[in-house]
Amino acid sequence: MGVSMKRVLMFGFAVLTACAWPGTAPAEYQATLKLACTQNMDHPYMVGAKKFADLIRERTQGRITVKLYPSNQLGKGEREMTEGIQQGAIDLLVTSTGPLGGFSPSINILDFPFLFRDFPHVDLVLDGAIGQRLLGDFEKANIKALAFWENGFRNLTNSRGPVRDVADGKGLKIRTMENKVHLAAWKAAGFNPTPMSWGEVFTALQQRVIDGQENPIAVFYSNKLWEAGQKYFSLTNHVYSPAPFLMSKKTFDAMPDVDRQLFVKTGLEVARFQRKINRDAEEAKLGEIAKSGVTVTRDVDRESFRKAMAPVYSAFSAQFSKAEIEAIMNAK
Ligand code: EAX
Repeated sequence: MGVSMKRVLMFGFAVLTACAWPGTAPAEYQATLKLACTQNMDHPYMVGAKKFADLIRERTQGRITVKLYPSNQLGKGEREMTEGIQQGAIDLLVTSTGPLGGFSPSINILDFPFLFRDFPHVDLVLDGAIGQRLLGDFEKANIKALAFWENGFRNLTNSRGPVRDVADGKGLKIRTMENKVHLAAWKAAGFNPTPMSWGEVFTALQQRVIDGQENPIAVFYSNKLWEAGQKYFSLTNHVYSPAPFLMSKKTFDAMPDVDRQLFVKTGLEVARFQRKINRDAEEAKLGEIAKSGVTVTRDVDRESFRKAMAPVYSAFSAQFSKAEIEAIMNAK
């Protein structure tokens, strides 16, 4: 076989391989990606995001840069930014599960009140088979879910007065996320809930359009909600709020395989880091919140909330079976 024929065949083989193997050769792939969220740079979401960006830059020798867009810069709320992920306008997003049921319905199973006992229970379930299945389900919505980062256990706050027992909060007009399970839980508990995207909450609180809201300690602290008149903080821990770390499937699929693996590995690694910094800082932040003139009610009668919200489980039993719920609740 002549030299030129060999060259032709080798060139042919190279072209074939490149076509067959989607994405650009690793060494050549370069990108500047946008990572967004609703929270400020001092919030654990963004502390985790900075760590992720630094690790990706280091591990790709600067080929991939992740630029950070905190504080709703790329959308007024998590629903809008998740749509941006689907369209490929945003590459990465740290978001609560708030509006995600509209994209991947199975994720709503994590939104039931008093489903998780504590943080070790959370890690067991989210880092286990159930968590992995829920992350995998996002592919159907053209979204790559890399890992579960953390928002935290949510607590009720308001401008009207201390809430220790569920009856103390009857009729309170509170903001919830755009989440059908949360809405139903607060309605069952006798509150007057209204869904709203995060970007509108501070003003609505300030103008007393709503009396209260519910969020983890880090969100309350990072957004200084006492400056919007939220003077009463009840440690209800009524629901655990995970924060899926989402990626545009378009961006993910366009990367060489070695970078895809790196994003999944680093996303999981930072999940552990991010949860730890969130949990370790809660007590100190609660102390700062109290120093800012907020009445913190620690001895909340959680059982009164659990009982009052319990009807929400049967309300969604057509979508989430008893067995599925118990598989999470009883995980040990
Ligand atoms: O994800 O909307 C909310 O209350 C969320 O907890 C917040 O945006 C952080």
